[in-house]
Amino acid sequence: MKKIFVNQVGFLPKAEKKAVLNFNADEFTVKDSDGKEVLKGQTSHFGTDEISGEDTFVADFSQLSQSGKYKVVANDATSTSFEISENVYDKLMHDICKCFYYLRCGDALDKKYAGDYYHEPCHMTKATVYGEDVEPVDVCGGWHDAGDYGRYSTAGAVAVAHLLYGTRLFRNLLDVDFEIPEEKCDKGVLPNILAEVKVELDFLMKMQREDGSVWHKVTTFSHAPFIMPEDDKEELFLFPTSSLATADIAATFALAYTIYKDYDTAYANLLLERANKAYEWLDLNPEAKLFKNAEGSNTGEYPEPEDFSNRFWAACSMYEVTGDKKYYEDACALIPAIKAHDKSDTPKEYHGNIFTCFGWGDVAGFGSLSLILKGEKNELTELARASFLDEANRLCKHAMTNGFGLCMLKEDFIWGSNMELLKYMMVLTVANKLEPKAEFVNTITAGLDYLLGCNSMDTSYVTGSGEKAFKNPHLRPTAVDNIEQPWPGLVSGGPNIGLQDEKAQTLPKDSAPMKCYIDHVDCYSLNEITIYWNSPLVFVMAGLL
Ligand code: G3I
Ligand code: 9MR
Ligand code: ZN
Repeated sequence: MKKIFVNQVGFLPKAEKKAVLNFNADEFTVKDSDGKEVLKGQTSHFGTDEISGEDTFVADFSQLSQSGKYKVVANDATSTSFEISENVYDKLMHDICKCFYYLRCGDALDKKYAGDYYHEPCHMTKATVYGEDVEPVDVCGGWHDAGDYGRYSTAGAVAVAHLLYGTRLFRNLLDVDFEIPEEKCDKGVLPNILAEVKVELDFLMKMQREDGSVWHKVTTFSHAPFIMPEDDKEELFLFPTSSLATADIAATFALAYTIYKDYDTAYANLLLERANKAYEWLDLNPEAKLFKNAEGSNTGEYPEPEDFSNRFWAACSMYEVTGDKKYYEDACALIPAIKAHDKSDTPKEYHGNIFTCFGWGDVAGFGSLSLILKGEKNELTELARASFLDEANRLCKHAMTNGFGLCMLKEDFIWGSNMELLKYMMVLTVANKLEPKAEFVNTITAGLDYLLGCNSMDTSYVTGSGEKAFKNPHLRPTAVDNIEQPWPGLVSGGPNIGLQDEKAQTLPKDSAPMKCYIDHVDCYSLNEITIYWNSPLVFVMAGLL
């Protein structure tokens, strides 16, 4: 079928603007909302690429910068409509931040803020410490991880990190207003984003044991059926602590200290005290304590094969706060192990430069960011800077291998491919902050275009943003709340060549990577949502605006 793919939300006036055609047309026009032609241009033929499987023609209308609503037309095909304006992404930014509120656990969602999406308090009971004969523990609060109701420490820490590093680098994020309950602090009221993040930080504090270590997760033994969160009354279990979670929490609490100290001294000091405690545990336990699901339990595992990048992040983050050389030396000492692991055959979450990774498992990129934020001239900071710039240049080369200008290769289309893309866009965003370059910005823009509809599924992967936004996330509350539209602002996991659920396996086996997607509620390997797929988009948007 003849299609014109375009970013269905639209473009900033100064941005590069492209649509992609999957058919041969020499000419294209752009029409405004009255159907009046405002621009005529020639397409350029890219050819067939490996990721979309389409023979693509590119329509470049970057010279159009006048605010308005438009469509691209070629032969007898018309694109969805889109907007050009300075505030074209305001609603998107609002919505992607607000989703964290909708995912809150342990409290009711207030009608005043949640509207029809309100729910009663959920997961209020104390959690049983799995395999130990001790008193149950109160770990109420935080955010549900995803389409399931689990709460996982490493995933939570990483989502918080995307958001908090976002506020460190791009102060405009502190001004985003998304109507959530007011949170008072010494200095008055916390900015919305910090109030929302505090919900997760408070929960993560409860996940820390007396000895400083951190439970890997709190979930029911098996995934709940599709019911509202308040109806999920099964016993909650705290599964064992891991050095992965403990290191991520040390890093995140130290990072949070750097931000909350400007608003609430007592809270910030508590965070730092807890970070220290976690780090002391790491010092006393130099052997990795990895995580495996208990026999028969099927909730998320978040497995990692080693803990070097986690310890590296913790060391860098503690170094940023304290300036204590011990942490710098700890970070240096981990470099050989990180590099060796990077070169090994072990399956990895990340395909690029390990020192720039912002994933749920490979987290060294956050450590690099802490070093850059500290701003010293030393060997590790140089490594961090060079890694981001090298990686960004590599990504720009990838963007030339397909008609969509997308910095992704075939192997990036795994479970949560949209996060692979968003991690890359974060790297480009950091690189552009270090050394601004049009190529970096254009590659970020093309990534956003892809996410918002310029892809061969003709789908916007953010609910409520775009005429053809996906509507059926694998997300328990929205699937059973009898409300037609899901919460706006959810980022889908996106196409996945692994096709790891039953419904996904109904797709033709030879589908091109970009087309390994169905907007169906059963497709947890293609169409789930998670906190850490939303959070990198918040970071990237803050950098773009
Ligand atoms: O590491 C390998 C890589 O080397 C290889 O090239 C690639 C292709 O085979 O696979 C990579 O592994 C993938 C791994 O994620 C690392 O990204 C696996 O295939 C893939 O199955 C795995 O998916 C994870 C999924 O859980 C299953 O474990 C997702 O990243 C992760 O986001 C997801 O997390 C779930 C939680 O468990 C539960 N809550 C919902 C959440 C989102 O679906
Ligand atoms: O809903 C679950 C989703 O959040 C997870 O990402 C996914 C993988 O752990 O599992 C989903 O739950 C499915 C379970 O694993 C198997 N039975 C069907 C469940 C979904 O309906
Ligand atoms: Zn809950």
